[in-house]
Amino acid sequence: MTSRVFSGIQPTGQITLGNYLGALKQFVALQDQADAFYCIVDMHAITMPQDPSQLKERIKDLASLYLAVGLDPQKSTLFVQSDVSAHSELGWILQCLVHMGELSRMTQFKEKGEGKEAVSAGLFTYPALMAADILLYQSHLVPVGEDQKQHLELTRDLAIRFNTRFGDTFTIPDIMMIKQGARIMSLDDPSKKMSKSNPNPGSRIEMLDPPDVIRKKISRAVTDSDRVVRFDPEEKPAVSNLLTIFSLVTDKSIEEVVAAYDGKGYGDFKKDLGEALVAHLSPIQNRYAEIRNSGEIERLLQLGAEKARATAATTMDIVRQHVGLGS
Ligand code: AQP
Repeated sequence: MTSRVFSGIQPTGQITLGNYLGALKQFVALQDQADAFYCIVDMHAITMPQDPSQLKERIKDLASLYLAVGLDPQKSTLFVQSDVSAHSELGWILQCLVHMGELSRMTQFKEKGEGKEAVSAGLFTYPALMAADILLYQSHLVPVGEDQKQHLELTRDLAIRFNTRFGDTFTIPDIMMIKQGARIMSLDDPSKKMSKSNPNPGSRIEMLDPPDVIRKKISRAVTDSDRVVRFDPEEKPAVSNLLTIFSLVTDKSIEEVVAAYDGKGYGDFKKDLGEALVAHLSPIQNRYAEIRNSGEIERLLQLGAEKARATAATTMDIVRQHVGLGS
């Protein structure tokens, strides 16, 4: 049996190099090995306030980026979460299975809710919807960055709990995380992950940043005072983060990059990293511009939604029967 892959990204802002290296790049590699479903998780996006017209545009932006990085609609099913209502239905059923204590332990909820006067119940129950996204497609493998590990573990627990209570229904998914790059850190603070919703744009490289902006952001990235290019995430987290990025966008090992800057300071290293990023991202940006203006996106997403609906419906028939729902 062909294995099934599922993953998604929220259309909550400009996609970052962290989203790309931690997740998107893996999506592309996996589409040749598995039956891949890649979703734009707009229902997750509205757990935080979004401007409706901007959200609509961001969905199309993200779909265009999916294609620009190399996702092929002939190989992967690309669709928008809210186009497949089974996500909400199974999300609710799993909300009735998950425990409040489990949801309260999720670090993403704590981080995103921190300091906010009002936090939506949706942000709290987000992991149940994410579990539904994955389990609906009987997914074997879920490529994600490290920040999603805890949610994936809960998804596995919920699948096992459901199967035990109601009978065999869901495939238990495995997490797929790359060794280097599963957690790309902010350029202004190496203790925080790079994030598209960080209020400081200087904290991240966005996939569509123009070359000069990329160069400037890298030149301003924090380092440390000892001026030695060395990989040491404990002692030198900022430089180690830049080395990880350098290695991933040039396909060189970290050791090779470190060797190339032996005896040189941060100036040369950052200048070359800026150029390496520009060289890696420019072709993606050119393809993105063509695709975004092609008028093809809506049609492709509708085709993807049809296929996703059919697959999800098969699972939901079994789920309803097992839970005892319906007339
Ligand atoms: N810094 C990161 N390094 C590696 N992987 C990352 N991912 C996110 N940030 C990094 C991975 O990208 C995928 C899509 O993430 P998401 O949009 O679903 O939400 P997120 O994890 O909350 O990512 P952001 O960028 O921080 O979004 P906002 O700011 O909206 O919350 C996931 O696989 C994630 O692990």
